[in-house]
Amino acid sequence: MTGACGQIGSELVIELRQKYGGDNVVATGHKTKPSKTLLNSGPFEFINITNRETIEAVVKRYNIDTIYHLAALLSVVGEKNPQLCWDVNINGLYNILEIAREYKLTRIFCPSSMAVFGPETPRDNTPQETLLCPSTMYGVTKVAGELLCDYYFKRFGVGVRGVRYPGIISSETPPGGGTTDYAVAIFYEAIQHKRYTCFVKEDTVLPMMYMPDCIRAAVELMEADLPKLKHHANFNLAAMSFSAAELATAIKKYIPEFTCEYKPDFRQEIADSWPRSIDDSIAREEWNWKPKYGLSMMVKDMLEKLQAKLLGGK
Ligand code: AKB
Repeated sequence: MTGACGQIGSELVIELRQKYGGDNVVATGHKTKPSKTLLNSGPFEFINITNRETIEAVVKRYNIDTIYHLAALLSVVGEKNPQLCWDVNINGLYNILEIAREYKLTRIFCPSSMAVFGPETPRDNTPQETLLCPSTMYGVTKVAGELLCDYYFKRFGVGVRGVRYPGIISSETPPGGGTTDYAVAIFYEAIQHKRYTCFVKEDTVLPMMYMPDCIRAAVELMEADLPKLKHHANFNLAAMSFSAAELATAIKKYIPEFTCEYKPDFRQEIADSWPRSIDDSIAREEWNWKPKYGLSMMVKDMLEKLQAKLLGGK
């Protein structure tokens, strides 16, 4: 797995180690110090995704047959450094696909994002097949990445799969540099300071997903019967959609003193260019995708997990 220290990677790697055995899942990262849980549950290696040899060395050393490629820069960091975003997201993916072709790896998972959509795309119930004209570099790399994955599937038979993730909410590792990060930060602030200043407007609605669904989607798509899939690396995926104010209200039910104010910044424009809700019927049809968590179940679980983590016995 690349990007194993990131928000999704740090939890997906543990799930895969439980499923396939710790020694059979090699976690890799770039600069972030791996957690003790990651280090104690199986092998860890440092790689640089833009340097092919560093990836190849791990593939050869451990006789790798499958890659979960999670190393990527998200939308906000991508706007701050578009050149680096292109380099990591596109040249990194190209290296992975080339290695997959050359070493005949059996499966690749490469997540895409709802960031492939843009301001001209229909924003409600956004269809699978629609206009992909993103306004961020991150979105551009995700559209190009989907096309590249499709090309490698059709031209070289590389078994690559991927989903367009909505914003991901989780309690283990905070996200880094995304537009949907407010939906995670709000929990930390609500628990620790009882107040949060949100960087999008209160009526901003975005599609979101809780980590257990996010992990299950990756595992289930990777286990799906390839000949049955008509799409490969670009499945729309959805679970819930809510406004920033609806999220604050749901948290207030458990922490009545909690207050939230709204000071939209440059990230508002990115949020406004993405869907409010997503039609994931193709994923449901082709590999039986079904989310489990809605807003209230997610909020309850997030607060329980984070309160235990941040407040301990208090
Ligand atoms: C981001 O906000 O950049 C990501 C995403 C939607 O892909 N969470």
